[in-house]
Amino acid sequence: MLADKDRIFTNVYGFQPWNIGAAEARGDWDATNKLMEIGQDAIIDRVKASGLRGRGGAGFPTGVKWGFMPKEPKPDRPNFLVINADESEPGSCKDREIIRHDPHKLIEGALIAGFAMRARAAYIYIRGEYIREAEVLFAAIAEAYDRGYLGKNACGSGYDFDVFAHRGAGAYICGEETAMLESLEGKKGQPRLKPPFPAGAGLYGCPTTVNNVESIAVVPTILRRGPEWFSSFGRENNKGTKLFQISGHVEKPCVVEEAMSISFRELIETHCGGIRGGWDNLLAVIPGGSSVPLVPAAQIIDCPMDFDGLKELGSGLGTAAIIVMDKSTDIVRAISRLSYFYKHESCGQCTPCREGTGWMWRVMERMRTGDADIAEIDTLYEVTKQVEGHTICALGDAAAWPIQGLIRHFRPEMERRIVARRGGDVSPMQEAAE
Ligand code: L3W
Ligand code: SF4
Repeated sequence: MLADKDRIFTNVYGFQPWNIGAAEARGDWDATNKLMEIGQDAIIDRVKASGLRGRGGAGFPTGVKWGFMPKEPKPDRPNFLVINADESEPGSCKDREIIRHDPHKLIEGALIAGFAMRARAAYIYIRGEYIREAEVLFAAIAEAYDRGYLGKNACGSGYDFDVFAHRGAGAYICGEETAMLESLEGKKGQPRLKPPFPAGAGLYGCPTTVNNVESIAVVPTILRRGPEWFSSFGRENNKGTKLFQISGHVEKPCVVEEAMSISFRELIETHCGGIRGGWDNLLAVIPGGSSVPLVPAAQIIDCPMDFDGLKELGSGLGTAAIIVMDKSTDIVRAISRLSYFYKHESCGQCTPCREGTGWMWRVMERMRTGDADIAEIDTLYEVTKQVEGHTICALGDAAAWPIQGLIRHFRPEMERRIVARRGGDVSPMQEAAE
């Protein structure tokens, strides 16, 4: 179990106030200009050395991403930092806790990261539904300006830097980085084709890095305590501490900071009071937010909760939003509900996603009720394969993967329903297939 002294987010439960006085007492904004004195490239090198990988789902190495930004921005083409606080992935709720209880970690991180990337300003794009969190964020930014931590000569560093917060309007797709840029520019939030990546042409066509809230909020502590400290947690390629969000059928759902690569069993036993009804009652887990395939109980129990451990199981760490399902779960219904979510949130600009998400959801609904043909399970799988990898953004994959996981691991349950619905008879299509 991670020792209290090794936690970055010491106020994640809001036991203390979020305001700047309390944040300073916790060590935030302590001689930030000294952290910046080591220089921009040295900061990037330390973030690289820490092994920090993006906490928004894709796990791209943060320091490497920062290194893509131009080192000599042109006056009419400034660099920008955009912070993705559009936390909308079903199961994900960590960035909300950071913003409402520890916003100064994020704002200080924005200054340091923005400085390292020679950015003129940071835009924090916050999910529209996070009304109270947005209030805290706007107030915390104002506090930082009042103290001289932001604006001209930020923290006495000689560097001018602004931070703006922008509220979204409730579209999941605006969490996709290029849709977020479109939305910030005042346009309809639809993903752009990549490349060019934002580092080449991002906000207003200028070089931009988009990072998740947690990725930025851990940076001041990494610099204060050193990259070796951060990389002493977890295993090779999966370093650091991480906010895990555990929901569903555990005794005590929670958000908790732990060392990367902790086993699923230890995480649940230590922080969640175990599985509801005991370990024998565990059915399956969606380990990384709804966009990754589910993993059946037997496979996940001793799995290291990190990028590589979950990839080996054909799933992913995503945002570490762990949805636990016990044997009372109607697993086909649960995945069908997710299919509806992706259908609803598709922006509609590419055909495989626009048409495929609706089609997959309608078939999933028939799978749920058993009003399907067994041979249609293969057709459904085939369609998910046609959507996966054939769309502009990852939403198409995200819609396909949960269904693929269901078919891979729970096909007998899907078949059982269909057979039961038919009163035990196999269907004509099934007979033809055989
Ligand atoms: C420059 C290159 N930059 C990659 C950058 C790229 C981006 C980052 C990762 O999706 C996933 C998605 C969700 N030159 C570059 C480059 N980059 N190559 O690296 O890029 P990518 O395309 O691998 O991922 P993505 O499009 O950012 C994110 C999944 O996360 N997810 C969770 C989503 C959670 C939320 C939320 O609520 N917070 O949205 C869960 O699995 O499905 O697959 O910055 O520009 N050559
Ligand atoms: Fe829009 Fe879906 Fe295409 Fe993404 S994959 S751009 S959400 S239609």
